[in-house]
Amino acid sequence: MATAKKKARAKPQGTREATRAAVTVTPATLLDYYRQMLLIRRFEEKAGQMYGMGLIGGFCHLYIGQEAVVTGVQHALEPGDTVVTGYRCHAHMLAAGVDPKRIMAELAGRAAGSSKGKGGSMHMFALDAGFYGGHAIVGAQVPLGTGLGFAHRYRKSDRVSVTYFGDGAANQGQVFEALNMAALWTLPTVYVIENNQYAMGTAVSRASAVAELCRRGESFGIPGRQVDGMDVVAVGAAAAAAVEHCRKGRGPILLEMMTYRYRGHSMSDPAKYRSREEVSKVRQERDPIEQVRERLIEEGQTDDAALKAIDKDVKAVVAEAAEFAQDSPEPDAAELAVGILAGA
Ligand SMILES: Cc1ncc(C[n+]2csc(CCOP(=O)(O)OP(=O)(O)O)c2C)c(N)n1
Ligand SMILES: [Mg+2]
Repeated sequence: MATAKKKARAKPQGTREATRAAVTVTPATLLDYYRQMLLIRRFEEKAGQMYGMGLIGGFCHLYIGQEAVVTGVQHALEPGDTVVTGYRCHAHMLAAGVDPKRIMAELAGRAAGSSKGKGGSMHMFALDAGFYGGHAIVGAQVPLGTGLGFAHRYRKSDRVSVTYFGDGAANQGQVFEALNMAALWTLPTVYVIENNQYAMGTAVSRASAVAELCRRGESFGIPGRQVDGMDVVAVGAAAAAAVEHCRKGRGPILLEMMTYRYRGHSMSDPAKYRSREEVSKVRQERDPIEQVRERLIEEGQTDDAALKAIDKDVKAVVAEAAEFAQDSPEPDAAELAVGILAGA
């Protein structure tokens, strides 16, 4: 058993690259990253508070800790590219440029929400921003993202489809069917595995025979790279290369982002599967926002006062979103079944 585990964990040949190596990034990009990640964090903190106050119902999965992944990947995208993900989706909406008011209103089940208050935390959509959801069934977004890649190719566009999924989702059967088709048809699909180490309370090592999820596409000939998902600069660089690979018609590519979630799986999580020390160690040593803050200060690109001003600004945006959500009316009862079934 021990030998089998050891073998499965051996470093893959040629798939793990040093992404932390010097990647050039402009001060403007670093500041953009900082602001975007901070917006996600403050938004999620506010969503957590509102949930506690009973202003948000149903399920709610926060993205705190994982901010660098969506921020870096989105930076590599252009208008017309499409994104699809699972239920941990508020950050993906924010990164796609959706108004935080529409997202918070959706969380609170209000008519002004992006899904008219009928989708909630797990079913958010903003097709105008290229965001195709928000899906609650683990792994189900992967065939959808593959289909979006097919649509881009069918229309002879050079747009790219990005599909995010978790380490747990990576074990779902439909993922493999989708990967096979994407490779067979050379689809422009970037698969981003957000490996936050746990699927609810199950660690990757307890659920996956091979821990290096970047190798998931190997049997279909899909190249994979493992990336430090807490380092937004590394994420941005890896994503830019992957998107370029797709735009050039080279077919699908897979990125495994090594990340970590600070909060519980959802708002109800007994947290018995990991220690507090484990969480605080990551927060102290690898926090994605702190890393960028330090880099900005060290490189003399900004000072504490300028960063505090960004923080203040971001907090105001989030406070406004929360106020807007609470002031918005609930959907009209007559709207209940509209848009729920095709043609309705
Ligand atoms: C098909 C299916 N099986 C089980 C569930 C229950 N479930 C919800 S989230 C989850 C864990 C998924 O973990 P992962 O893919 O690592 O994503 P993360 O929550 O870590 O972002 C499970 C098992 C579900 N929603 N859908
Ligand atoms: Mg996970």
